[in-house]
Amino acid sequence: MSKYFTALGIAVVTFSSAATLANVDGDAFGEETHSVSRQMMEMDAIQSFGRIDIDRNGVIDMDEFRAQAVVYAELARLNRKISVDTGDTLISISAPRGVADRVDPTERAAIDAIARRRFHLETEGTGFDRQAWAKYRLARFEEFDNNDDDILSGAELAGFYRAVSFSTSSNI
Ligand SMILES: [Ca+2]
Ligand SMILES: [Ca+2]
Repeated sequence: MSKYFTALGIAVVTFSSAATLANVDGDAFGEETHSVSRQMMEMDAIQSFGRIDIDRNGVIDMDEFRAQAVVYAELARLNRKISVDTGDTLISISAPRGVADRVDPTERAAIDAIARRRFHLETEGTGFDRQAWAKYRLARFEEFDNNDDDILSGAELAGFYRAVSFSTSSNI
């Protein structure tokens, strides 16, 4: 079994703990928010690093990066929510219209191909350390912050959601 599938398997178990908790506690994703600040996204990047760096060697390698791309997309669709972990509190963004319920096998292959390409473009194959990961996540935030006010809201937040769940062609 390749390291990617191992990473994917562990990532699914790790990420889906929120989905499992949601059956017991409706607040497992955190209170719904309609705006996310740059600072919240930076905190979330810091918090998420440990979950994505599955072998805990301090670097998100290609297999871990591919696994998180697929798992985030799957969960964003299945749960209809994305949690943002600010360290102190958990808040959630709800799915905008047009986000499918599932990732089909063809899409999964496309997400994987995009993730591989992006990994090489962003890191030249060396991987993300904590600092590089936060920088990457903030760059993605800025991509959708069209009015540059350091807050994602309305259509910006919907665009961000569609990108994370790979529900838009702009990822390709
Ligand atoms: Ca690692
Ligand atoms: Ca904005």
